[in-house]
Amino acid sequence: MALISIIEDFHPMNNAKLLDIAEQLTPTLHHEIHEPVGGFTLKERYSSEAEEIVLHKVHHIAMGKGENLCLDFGNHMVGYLTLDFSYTGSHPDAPAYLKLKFAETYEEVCENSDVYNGWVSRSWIQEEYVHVDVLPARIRIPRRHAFRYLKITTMDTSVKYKLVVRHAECLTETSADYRRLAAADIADPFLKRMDEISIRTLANCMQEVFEDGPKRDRRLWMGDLRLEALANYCTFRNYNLVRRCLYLFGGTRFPDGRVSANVFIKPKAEADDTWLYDYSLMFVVALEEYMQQTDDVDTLNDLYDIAMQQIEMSLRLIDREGRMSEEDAANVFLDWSEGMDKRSGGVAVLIYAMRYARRLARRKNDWSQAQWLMEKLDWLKACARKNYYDEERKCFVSGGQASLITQVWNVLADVLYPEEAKDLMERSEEFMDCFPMKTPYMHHYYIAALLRAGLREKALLHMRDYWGSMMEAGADTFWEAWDPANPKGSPYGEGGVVINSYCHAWSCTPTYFIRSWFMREKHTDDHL
Ligand code: RAM
Repeated sequence: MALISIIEDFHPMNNAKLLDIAEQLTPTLHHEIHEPVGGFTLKERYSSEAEEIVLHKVHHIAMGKGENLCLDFGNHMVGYLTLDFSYTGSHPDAPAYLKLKFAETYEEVCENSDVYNGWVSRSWIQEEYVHVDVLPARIRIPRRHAFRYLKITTMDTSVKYKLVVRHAECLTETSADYRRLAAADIADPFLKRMDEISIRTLANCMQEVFEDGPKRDRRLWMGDLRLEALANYCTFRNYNLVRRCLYLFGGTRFPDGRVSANVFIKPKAEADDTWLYDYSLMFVVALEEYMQQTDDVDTLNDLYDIAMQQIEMSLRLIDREGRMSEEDAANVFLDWSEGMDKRSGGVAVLIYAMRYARRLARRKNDWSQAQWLMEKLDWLKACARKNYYDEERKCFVSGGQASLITQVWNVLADVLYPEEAKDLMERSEEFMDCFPMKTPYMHHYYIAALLRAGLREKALLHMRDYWGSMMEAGADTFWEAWDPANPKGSPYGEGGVVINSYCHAWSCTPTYFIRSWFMREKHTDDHL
């Protein structure tokens, strides 16, 4: 499923007051300098076979045409690279011509990006060609990169000289303030490590906004923001950054008021001409959760109407029997599941968001709206059961399909009685092969549904298995897309592993589950 929306003459509706507040909330960025901790050369340019180099020997290596040197920074970095070069041999009579490849994972270093033929622009692949005219030289790469490994290939020097890499460093950048990181006493070492990786994932996505991934799309997406905000509340507690992002979504929208799926912030804030039904509803959810944390009445006053508008506009897509059309379901994301029927899941997300909308209405003392929402909620739940629940098979069926994703969203929407939901989620494996979940985004909601159904042990086990399998596969930060059965899979098509993001916001929630659920005896289900 290619997610490409192009609306000609798209002019977002901007609200100067909201955008101004968002601007004032621009965060301070924190920097550190990091140097490589290891080095190796790939035996062949694109093979995974490598020869290790003792680090202090790196600056004795003289590189001629076609040779490569890989530097390992030891962990996932987001920042700016500086390289110092010198040479051996005669005075350089031609520029050094280099290819720099920045890679988030080891597999990515070894990958030949020429094989990529997917639908997302290859301009995201982190490769740079550089000419160095005068040696010795200090080169600072102006583009921000997300990487652990740097592969330097000398495309050419000349027969008269060879290139030497004398020094490399990365100036990292993040708006996460590690001094504010909430302490957590996690006894289980495996969960402790998972928590650390989640936190690094979150921190490296925290830039001037909550980005979806520092490699790609480096942008504020609503579905990602909701999950990042949850993880942030139990770690860095940067409430202003969440507030800023909510104001950005509120401040630049579709001309009819819909919240866009994502917002560009440079050169100025501008809604993308992509609308996703469930993402716009996540604005309501994220605003309510922000209010739970902060009680920030000014924000509620500024964004309340926009939140209610998202519910009202989505309700207009539901017919009198409580159904959603196939055409409208095309704008429901849920997960990267090609061919999956999303009608029942779409209705369920709306029911879910209405629960949060009702809480907002109560906070605002808008009692008539709260009452209206309660009536609509009850009506839509009853319709969802009638339209999509198969009383014999005891599961939800949408367009003939009983996918796990559809079950999950209906459980989260409380369409069933608690004991029925529990029974359904106890049988969740039965539905796993019907449009398997593709992303940690959907795995998050699967765990949330298990918890909502009261299956805490099963939820913990799944989190350990799924995110744990990324750890076993070598994750320093958690990934955008991951199917342990198909490690080379990508939502973006052929050769997509080089375009996938390996530090991805929507994958950062184990820290939230660990800290808010698995470390506590008592918890609330306010975020499920
Ligand atoms: C991709 C990004 C982003 C996600 C959207 C739907 O472009 O991975 O994180 O929210 O798709």
